Amino acid sequence: MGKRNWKHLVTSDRKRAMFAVAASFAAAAGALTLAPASAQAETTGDHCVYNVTRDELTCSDTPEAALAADSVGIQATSTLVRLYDDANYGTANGTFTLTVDGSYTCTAAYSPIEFNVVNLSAAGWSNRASSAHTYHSCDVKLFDASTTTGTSSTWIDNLANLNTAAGGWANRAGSFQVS
Ligand SMILES: [Ca+2]
Repeated sequence: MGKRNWKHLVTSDRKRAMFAVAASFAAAAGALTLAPASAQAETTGDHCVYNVTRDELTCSDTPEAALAADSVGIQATSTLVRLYDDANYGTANGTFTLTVDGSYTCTAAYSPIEFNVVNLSAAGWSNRASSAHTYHSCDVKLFDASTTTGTSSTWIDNLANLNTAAGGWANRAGSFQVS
């Protein structure tokens, strides 16, 4: 297992656009931000956790190990979204999990957008998700292109086969919104 600072995955110009949070959460995130973890060896694990609070990607060989590595030294993290390479929430070929430090619950409404993950390709996850699960009252909206542009899906809570979402969304998403 290991951690990679997200900024290492993109150029500095793009990093600014990599991830944008709603202003209200940005303030909270600032208060929660911890000192960056010391650098560790990069890994090639198929299961990656992207921690919004720390802007950090942690990969390992299982979803559980990646989550455990992400939460080292943290009292609690909240899992908001998990994307699966396979349909039916299968974990054989990889997962991408979005977390925040601390306890977080999404608002009941779809507005405002609470999180944007704008470049899945930076984590090797463009055109890859085939099922999706959300937690803590969050829902996810997928976008064809990066930077939450292009055609978008409906809001998705849990969906075992993203191809059943209107338009067909398996192996298609390049970015997503969370609310
Ligand atoms: Ca897939």
